[in-house]
Amino acid sequence: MTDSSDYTPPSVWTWNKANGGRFANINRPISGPTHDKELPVGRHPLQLYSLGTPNGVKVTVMLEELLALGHRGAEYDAWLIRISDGDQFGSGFVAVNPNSKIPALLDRSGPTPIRVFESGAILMYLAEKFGAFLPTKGGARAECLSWLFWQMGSAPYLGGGFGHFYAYAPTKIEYAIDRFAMEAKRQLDVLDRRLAETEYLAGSDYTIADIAVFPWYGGLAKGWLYGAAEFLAVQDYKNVQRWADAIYNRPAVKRGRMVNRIQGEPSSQLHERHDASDFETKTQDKLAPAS
Ligand SMILES: N[C@@H](CCC(=O)N[C@@H](CS)C(=O)NCC(=O)O)C(=O)O
Repeated sequence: MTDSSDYTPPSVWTWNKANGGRFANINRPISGPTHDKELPVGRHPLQLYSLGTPNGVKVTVMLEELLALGHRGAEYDAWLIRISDGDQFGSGFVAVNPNSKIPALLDRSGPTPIRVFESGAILMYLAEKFGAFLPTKGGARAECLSWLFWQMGSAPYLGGGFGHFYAYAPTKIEYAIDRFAMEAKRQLDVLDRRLAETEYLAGSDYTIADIAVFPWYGGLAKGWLYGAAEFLAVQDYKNVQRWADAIYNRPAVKRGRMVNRIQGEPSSQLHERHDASDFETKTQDKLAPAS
């Protein structure tokens, strides 16, 4: 095993700003705003401030699914928050999410705007507001919420643990990669066994549990995260693969994955979404065609 034992923690930790990590420029040991900046507000009842990462995609998929069901009150403006530029530390954003992380939602449909942060809370809020994708009682609701909260508790080990040490850390630390690869595979196995029993995570219906889990573990299974498909042998998780394919093929999921996306094919990037027609007219291939 690689020896990383030449580090002895000092008695009191101090902030080494340039630690070489990929996110060193935005990571801080303190919270709160770094600068004054109001958030823009569009014409729709729901204002979303986000980025097309797995946590952001959960919410844009949910909103597109609600619109596909005919819930016109789910019309939304999706504003781009560039986290690598520190937009999440602007005073307006911090007022909507004191935790300075995307996604953050402002519901302006009532007399007083309601803020919601944390993607799981946003999914529950929208599901309850529109009466969709969350069973209303009994075992089905308990199952849905169990898998939703499973995602909220598990994904940090996948992203902050495995993904960070496998793909982003400035040095490859065998102990850390080994520890979190084991956990990522254990989590995939948890899902695979569940999806051997039922079509979707909460049972026979597609719910916010699937919407929350898909961008992380569906993305991992499809090879979109961390370049780790081969390393984690994701093709072995056959039930996760079947479930991920089914969700990937939903038209609302295809649309939701495009919103606030700033990488990949220009035709797959809709930086901001203010109208349903934007998917046809405002993708990056149309706004900034290659010269
Ligand atoms: N538990 C949060 C996690 C949100 C989160 O980690 N967002 C990341 C992007 S995926 C972020 O905004 N990072 C910016 C930062 O840490 O400064 C949720 O599910 O909403």
